[in-house]
Amino acid sequence: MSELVKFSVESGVEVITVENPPVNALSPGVPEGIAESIGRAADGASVRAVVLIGAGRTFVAGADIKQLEEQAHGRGPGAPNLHQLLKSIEDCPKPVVVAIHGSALGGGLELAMAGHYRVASPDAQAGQPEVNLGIIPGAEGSQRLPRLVGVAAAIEMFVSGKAIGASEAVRLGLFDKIIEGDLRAGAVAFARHVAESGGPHRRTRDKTEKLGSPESNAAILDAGRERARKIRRNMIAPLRVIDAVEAAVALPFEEGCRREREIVEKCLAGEEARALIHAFFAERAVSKVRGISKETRTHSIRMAGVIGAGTMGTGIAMVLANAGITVLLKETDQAALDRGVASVRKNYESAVHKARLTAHEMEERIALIQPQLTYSSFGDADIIIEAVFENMSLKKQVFGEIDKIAKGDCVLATNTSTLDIDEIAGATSRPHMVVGIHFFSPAHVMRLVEVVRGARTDKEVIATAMALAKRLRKVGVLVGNCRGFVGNRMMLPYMREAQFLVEEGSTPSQVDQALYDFGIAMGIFAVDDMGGLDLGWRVLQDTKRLLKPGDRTPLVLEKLYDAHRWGQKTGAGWYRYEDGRTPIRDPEVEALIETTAEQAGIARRSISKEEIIERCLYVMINEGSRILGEGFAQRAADIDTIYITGYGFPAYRGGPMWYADTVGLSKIYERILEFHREHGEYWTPAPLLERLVRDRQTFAAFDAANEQAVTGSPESQ
Ligand code: 3H9
Repeated sequence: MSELVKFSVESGVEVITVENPPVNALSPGVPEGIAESIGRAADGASVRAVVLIGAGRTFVAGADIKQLEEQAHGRGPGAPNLHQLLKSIEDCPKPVVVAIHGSALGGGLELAMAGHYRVASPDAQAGQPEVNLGIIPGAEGSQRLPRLVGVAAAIEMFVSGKAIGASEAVRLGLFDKIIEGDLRAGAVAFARHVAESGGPHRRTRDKTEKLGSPESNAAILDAGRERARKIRRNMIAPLRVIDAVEAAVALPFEEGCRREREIVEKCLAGEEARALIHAFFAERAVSKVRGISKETRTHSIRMAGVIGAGTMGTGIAMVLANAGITVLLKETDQAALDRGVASVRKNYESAVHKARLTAHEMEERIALIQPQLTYSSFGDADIIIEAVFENMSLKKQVFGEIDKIAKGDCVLATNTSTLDIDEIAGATSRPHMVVGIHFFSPAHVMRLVEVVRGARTDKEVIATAMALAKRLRKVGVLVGNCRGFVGNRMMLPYMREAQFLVEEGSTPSQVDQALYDFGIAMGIFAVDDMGGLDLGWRVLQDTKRLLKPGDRTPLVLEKLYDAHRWGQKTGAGWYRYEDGRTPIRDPEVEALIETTAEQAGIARRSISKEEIIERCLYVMINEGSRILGEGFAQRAADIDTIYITGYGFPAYRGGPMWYADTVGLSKIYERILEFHREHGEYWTPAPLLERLVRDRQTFAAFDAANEQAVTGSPESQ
């Protein structure tokens, strides 16, 4: 019997338990163990029914994605073909009851659907998230789910990749019963009951009544494809899963399964799957910080102080309250504090309106946020997060103040997005307790948090900030203390290059369209308008001080700033706005760009989409290489996670550094050399990029070699 699957017989019911922590993935040994137990149950004279259950925190969370990764890179056979196992479950002469707690995801749900019955804990979830990995269900899920829940509901689950809760699963016919209390005992009782009732215990494959008619399905499939194009822009797998559903409704079960297998194999051989599988593991790797282990002590956080009740401060306060942490929210004057508190309520009310929160939960969370005008209660805070205006002397003043009142082991965090953490820490008597926790706006929505390590930050403080990010359900990425850290440091040359492109001949909307078509959530000029050109202008003034003679600097931004075109907040920026939010092309700006270029002697020409993408992305990738080479990011994959979770970079392209690997570093390097010759010194290739090209390496190989150097063995990665 497999180590990963245990069995026991209780009152005539064989209980098969999958025990493959942490998430009971279908790794080698698991399918074999289940098959062996099913065989035993089928033959066992004393066994009347079977219960299949997961040990630990969840049922089965799917195929082992490591195996899928190997297959995607042509390194292994990949996930096993589960056809025989699923058939043996479905054909078992004794009723098989699958008991679900935690999540039944991907291959986990596919396994469950082969059972004759599914019972679940009230908080259980079920989903087919394969499209998030650039593939479609590969264990007959595309054939069984429509048979259980109907074609439209199945398509929605496949395309969105979102899990549904237990009660919804019962409503749709996916689960048979919710079991309150002990799931295992309840499932055994349920199995005995159905065994005694004598059946028939119908096989899912035989249930065709929800498969609809060709006429009704045509419209559903069309609508599904339209939805896939809308919510999964540019992606292949969400469209291919609908092809598999089409097979489910049109072909006999076995043929449909073969069709599904063909599609999944094709998806796994594609760039989209490789990129998304990379993104999956990259997002999980960020929590592993070199020099910090599970044993590293963390400070416990029960009460937090937040200084500044502006957009960032209130967002951070909400995120903390959402995690059950008491928050002291401080402002300097009553009017600003009232505005902050009102904005917290407004945001929560909107969540209630969208049924994401109950009114009761809203009141509980608001009650955790205690408005303050003084520091008098801050002595009790376990962490203080400063979120005041982005100005060094103001931040230093605040840190000087909190140094006097914070308890000895209080973590002092700054939410700065660009400023020097060490200089801020220097305003305190305890720089080892100071860390950057850079939230992204709006803080209660955006998943990314950059945790910034100062020169003297204690590793326990870093560990605390990383643990806090996880508790707040954020993706915390450790970065070093350089100007703009990782995300904004790469954003700056990207923004600047986009401005050079418009001076040389593009329009803001052409640049934005090219970026959007590439897959980036929002064009850079639209982003600039959203953030406010006054901010961009301030950054430009700062960077101007760092310019070397002969360096090129953008010209139009200052003119827009002077004309008070500050973006959405003034109704006009790079675009104009009628409803406050939707960018509209503005001939006035285009004329301004043309005259500016003419006055500066810049010859305008037509610029291809390809050049727009190359210049915007390669300049960013070059900066990413510099950051990585200088050690301000731990891994290229961390940079990818930052860009996917915080900057709208398409996950199906794996992040900027992964994308660079897919284009080929030598090709990118050659283009960078050309741009260097044409446009000047700021295009100097990063030393790390040069080295990787010389060694014929990739960023992925760079990460793997570093990981190996730290852990000492490739196996322990
Ligand atoms: C599939 O099933 C294809 C089939 O159709 C074909 C079948 C033949 N495999 O996220 P966490 C690891 S495709 C391998 O931090 P949480 C993860 O890397 C699959 N490893 O925990 C991490 O490792 P480490 C469809 C996996 O509590 C650790 O487990 N299924 C897998 O925040 C903890 O993960 C999915 O797409 C896996 N399947 O969230 C589900 N899953 O500690 C993917 C997790 O070394 N998984 N790991 O960094 C998830 O969505 C979340 O992990 C889950 C738990 C919600 C389960």
